[in-house]
Amino acid sequence: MTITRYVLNEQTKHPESRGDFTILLSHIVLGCKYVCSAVNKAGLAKLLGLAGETNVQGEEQKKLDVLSNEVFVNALTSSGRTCILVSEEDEEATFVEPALRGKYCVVFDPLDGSSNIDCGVSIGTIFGIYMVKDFKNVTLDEVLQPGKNMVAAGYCMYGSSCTLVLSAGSGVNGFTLDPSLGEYILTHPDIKIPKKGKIYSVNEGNAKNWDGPTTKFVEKCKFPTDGSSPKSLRYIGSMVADVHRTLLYGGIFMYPGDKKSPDGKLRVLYEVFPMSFLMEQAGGQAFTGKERALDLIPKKIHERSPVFLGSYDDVEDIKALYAAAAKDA
Ligand code: AHM
Ligand code: MG
Repeated sequence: MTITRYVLNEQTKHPESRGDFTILLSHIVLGCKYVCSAVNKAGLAKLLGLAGETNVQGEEQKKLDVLSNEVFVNALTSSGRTCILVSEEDEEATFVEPALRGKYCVVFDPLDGSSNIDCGVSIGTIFGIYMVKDFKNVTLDEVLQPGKNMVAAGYCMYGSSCTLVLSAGSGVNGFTLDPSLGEYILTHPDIKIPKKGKIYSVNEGNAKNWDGPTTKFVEKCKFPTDGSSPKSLRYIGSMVADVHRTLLYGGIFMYPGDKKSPDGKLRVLYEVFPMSFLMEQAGGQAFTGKERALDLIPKKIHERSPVFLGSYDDVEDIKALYAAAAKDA
């Protein structure tokens, strides 16, 4: 089953649908295929290395980041189905020209995991989709909405294979690109995350600045007091790859806030929300340290938030530690 057939099948379940989502998705799929091919050829095509610019967050921008951003902005704009685009790489939101407008807003990180580009480690694209009522008169408020209002979210991982994971609000499905066909094939139908996992994933180099609950949680992972085995640590440093493993094997992925960066590192709109949406759809949870991640209402398009996401029981454990700390305070 190809992704196109899958989405067309889903469309028949909504008789009112006019195919706009299918068209939007086919443009996202095209963007993913293009970036996948560019990532695979990067070393050969001399695309590695700095592009000589810094992005909004003051981070070095790589050539592949610039290319990927252009690819997705062009693909999404030309779909004729979008009105506002928010990209990690662009300081301001893009308002699509009126003649090409449609009812969807897409928030995305065109190439996440930039520190892993030059060494060939898995990287990915993350996206979330909102739907607006009146696309002729849109304002930025349409994208400053809680993640629970997204109509779909997904990511594409450029790893040992190219895998696209998607949820349109009724479960999660994974598709793998068959390079000989140029088509994404349904390889991971109805993904469910294990209720409890054996892996924790966090940048422990930041431990010096962690808060009490995060420190206690990681201590319990290493030295469990309930007779269970210690958890394994896995950390790639590409959110897409770390979340993909968490989704398939179970466990918890964390990017907590700390003394230096109280809001953590990851961006709410195009990193925290899409991944939290997928986790919940797969039966897991996503928490910010204060609330359900999808309940957050962002005030700025590039806002950051701490995030703890993964298996239901593992996220329950970190929630309990935060609740206990709040009681003691
Ligand atoms: P990026 O958008 O600049 O690539 O940063 C996001 C990445 C995530 O993919 C990953 O989870 C995290 O940053 C890793 O950060 P760190 O290197 O601080 O562990
Ligand atoms: Mg990025």
